Amino acid sequence: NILIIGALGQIGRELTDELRERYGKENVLAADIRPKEDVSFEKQPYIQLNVMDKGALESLIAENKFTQIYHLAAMLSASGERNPQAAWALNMDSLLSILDLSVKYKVGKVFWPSSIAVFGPDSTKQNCPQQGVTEPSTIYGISKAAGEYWCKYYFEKHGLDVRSVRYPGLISYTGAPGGGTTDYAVDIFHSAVKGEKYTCFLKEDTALPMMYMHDAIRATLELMDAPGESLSVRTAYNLSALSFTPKEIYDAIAQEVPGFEITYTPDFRQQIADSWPQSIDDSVATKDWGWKPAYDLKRMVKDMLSNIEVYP
Ligand code: VAH
Repeated sequence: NILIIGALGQIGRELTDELRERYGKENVLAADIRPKEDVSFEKQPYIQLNVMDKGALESLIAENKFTQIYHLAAMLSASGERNPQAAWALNMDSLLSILDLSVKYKVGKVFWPSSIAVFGPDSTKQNCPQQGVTEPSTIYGISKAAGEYWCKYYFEKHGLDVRSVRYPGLISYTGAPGGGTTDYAVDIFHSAVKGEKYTCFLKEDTALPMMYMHDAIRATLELMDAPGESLSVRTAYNLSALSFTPKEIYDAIAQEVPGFEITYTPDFRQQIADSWPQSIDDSVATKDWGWKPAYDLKRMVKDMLSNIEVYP
């Protein structure tokens, strides 16, 4: 059976549903920081878990003999720049606990998300390669780069089958955005469906690597299903699908939502976005485990607009 930590987060919501489709609801335990009574019935079985409480984590893992653990709890780039020490502690200490306990209790496979945020101002801007320079300039990126090396270390030293991908900015309709720099691309849809003008916190020509959540979830499961011996990367795979600017996604939405307006007022997140590549080369993921995205910008925009709920 499977444990998902951070099950109420942007990735966790969809990943929990997908894994339950596959393995059965009762075999996938959702865990997050929020109290059980706050969580809707369909998210059950659910357990409140503070991933920083190693004792609680150990008893949960010792009791349940999980075959897989997905560790998604983290603080993202923008929030991390506001609370660097807290971001480092959450992102790193929780990963080290999971790696250590997964070896101790012989968990079969572990998944941990990295990010294109491991790249920095000196990385290649276009088609940034798998082995490119990773000199992140955000604490979030630093924690993801360090985490990748810890994952590789646990694979090499302890034989732990831990796998990871460098997600681009992820766009989804379930759940409000969570402190990421790329979350403008989620916020913009909420404004569009509410008939409000969108105030974008990045400049209109800021191209960033992006991916629709349906593609991101499928990539995750395809990586986890791949035979271990076919994986040449044990830090984290570059993953790519789209690259677009705020102007490009605005134009695509405005085609479907006549009269939709945008204005650009860059804030501190512009510097974070400017430090990242504009597009990613994921040819190693394609070679090792057949990765191929399914959603282009137009298809994503249509799917988002037909699924997004108008939050009160
Ligand atoms: C963030 N959505 O903006 C995350 C992601 C590449 C961006 O890591 O921090």
